[in-house]
Amino acid sequence: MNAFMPDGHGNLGSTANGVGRRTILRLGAAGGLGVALVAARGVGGPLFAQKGLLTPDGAFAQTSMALGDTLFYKEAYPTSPLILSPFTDLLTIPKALAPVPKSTFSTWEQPPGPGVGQQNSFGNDQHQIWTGKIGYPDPIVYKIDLLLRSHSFTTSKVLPIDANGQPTTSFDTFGATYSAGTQRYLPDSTIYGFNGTFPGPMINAEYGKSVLVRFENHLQDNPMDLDRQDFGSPDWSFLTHLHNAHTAPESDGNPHYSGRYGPKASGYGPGTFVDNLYLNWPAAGDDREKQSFFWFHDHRMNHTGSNVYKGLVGLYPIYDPKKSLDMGDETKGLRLPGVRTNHTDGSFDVAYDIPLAFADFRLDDGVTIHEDVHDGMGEFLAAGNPKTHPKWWGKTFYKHFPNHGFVGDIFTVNGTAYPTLEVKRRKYRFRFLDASVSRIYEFKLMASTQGPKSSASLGYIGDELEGQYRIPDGQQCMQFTQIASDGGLLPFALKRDSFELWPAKRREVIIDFTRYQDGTPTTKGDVVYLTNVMKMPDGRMWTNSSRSTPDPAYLVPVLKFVIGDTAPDRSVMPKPGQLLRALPPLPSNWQSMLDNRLVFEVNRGSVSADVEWLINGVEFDPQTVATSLPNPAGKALPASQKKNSFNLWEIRNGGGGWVHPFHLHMEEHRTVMRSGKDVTKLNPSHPDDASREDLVALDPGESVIVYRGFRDFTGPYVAHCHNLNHEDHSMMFGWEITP
Ligand SMILES: [Cu+2]
Repeated sequence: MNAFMPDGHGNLGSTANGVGRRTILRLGAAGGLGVALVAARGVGGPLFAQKGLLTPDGAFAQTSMALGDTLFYKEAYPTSPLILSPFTDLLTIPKALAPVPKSTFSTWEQPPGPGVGQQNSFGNDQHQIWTGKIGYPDPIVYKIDLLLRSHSFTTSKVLPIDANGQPTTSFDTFGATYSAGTQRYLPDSTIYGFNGTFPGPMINAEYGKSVLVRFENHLQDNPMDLDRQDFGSPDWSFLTHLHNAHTAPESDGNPHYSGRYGPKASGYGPGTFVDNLYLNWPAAGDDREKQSFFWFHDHRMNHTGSNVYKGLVGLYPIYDPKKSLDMGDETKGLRLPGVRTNHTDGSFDVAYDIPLAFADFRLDDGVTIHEDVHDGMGEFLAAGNPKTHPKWWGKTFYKHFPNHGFVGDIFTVNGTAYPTLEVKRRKYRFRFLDASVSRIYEFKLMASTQGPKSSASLGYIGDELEGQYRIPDGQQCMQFTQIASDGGLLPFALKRDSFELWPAKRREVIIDFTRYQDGTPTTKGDVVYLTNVMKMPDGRMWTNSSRSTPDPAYLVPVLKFVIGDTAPDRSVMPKPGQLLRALPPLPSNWQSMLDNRLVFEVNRGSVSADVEWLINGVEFDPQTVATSLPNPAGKALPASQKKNSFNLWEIRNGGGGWVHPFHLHMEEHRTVMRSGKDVTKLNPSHPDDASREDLVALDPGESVIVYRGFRDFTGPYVAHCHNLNHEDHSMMFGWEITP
């Protein structure tokens, strides 16, 4: 193992010789100067000036960042081969994972349970709150193994193309070269998968019934003799976070905890396991804190992006059986779409209620060098940098970008590129999740007479090829009825022409496939495209979206709905103003808490020295609790909260024209101010601010103040940017709850 391997032996941020990862990143940046640099595009300075986002000081920062981006950060990406027959593969609809019977798990060598030493394979930890303490029965037990497997994104033939959209040569594992114009099938990509699939399993959960998942690491085994390529946690360790459940720190999968307790490392290594206990209990037992759609994903320090991109994503819808409010049965409670089937093993599936996990990928073209801007010292051994890898042609390509982030040019839903779903003529509930590393989407429902045309055939080149297809004659034909955001059911349903989906965010909508928005009935065989209208050429931010400089030509179909037969539908569309779930109370004197808020500013390291991201000017240290910037009361307080307290936290965007999806673990928050304005009523730019969320959509130059609780558990947690490249490069801080 390379002496500079980051955390290669489970250490945190430092290696045996004392050279830290951050130091390597800095050295690597210098070493990467000659690497695959391409001209930076205009970085939007005038745009932000127009929007009034630049202060006199900010203008200088913007210029210097632009200069830095040109010199250091912008790297070449491969262009993925063109998928020739999009919308022929069917959308994968996940089935609920079956639990492990008690007769089986009670015979495990180290069975799960509430005792001392029963929380992980190290025998050094214990569940902080077992189910009995909150009056719940013993948890339902699941087992999920982390497995090295392969995955296919499409069964379609592909045409290898270059950045100009022109046919180009391609390669294979055996060293053969194929001339330009040769159509190929893609090789499978190597993944790290929960139970070996991408996306991983779906657990259908219910409030009142706790779940314990044993996550067991088998990534050391390679039964299919797969090439692991050059990304994914180099020591094959993992850390699973159920985003954003109300969970004790030992089960939360956060590196602030794991660095100090449990594995005392960045993650759980091969051969180890951890029992994550998900109580399915709302904060303080308050029904108003109930949520509806979680996902679980890797959170291994420094390699979260590469592990998630390599496949470590799972789904976790959570239903509320209380008064049958939202239990997956459209004849009861709110009567949201869903027809539930209970299985004898205790699990259940809900028809017409479908999760949609979006992820963008880039496939190797065999001619793009793998050297990373910070891989000047061989951090990623398998890359053998500076080098190209024709043998990996057509497989997932990744770089550990410390800068903008990573955006793909192929869009997938539930693991399939450009899938099709045949829907019945009735209402559906869709649970949208952005499982991408950096990409933000904005979705619309569109009709197109001509159908999709490849962007290459339309003459687009470079970044304009992202998404591969367009519907040039696309017209919005339906609306969404949004019923939930990250924090579960909204107080009231919202009609939306489009909505943004930022990394890690969830948005749930009802779509009525019986009629178009003008009232015309649909007919069998009609086609509706779920269309991405946000252009995002890198992880900085979008260049075009409905909120700022829309590009009417950027209409990228992502999922094709084909209208089928009529089917019974006993669900009911929420009426305007109908209460879905009441918001938890916001104290009327919340403004009086402003002076004592905690303040966290996310910013770039300096161009000349660091290439990473910082919070309050410092790097993430898993061993320590961060310190707030001085607040209006003049205090720079530690990020430490008493159990069962509430506070206002400000997340401030340090500038440079970036957006940051900023995520706070453990409880939902409510946004109360954006850039000094009270937004507790309604903010047209962020209509679902009027809900509970776990992720702050931080626009350029914005400061956002959130109100949230710190209830029920004690110990270390984190908050971080969910642009995973930013997170992996220090845009994270530790905080804690004290007794
Ligand atoms: Cu960020």
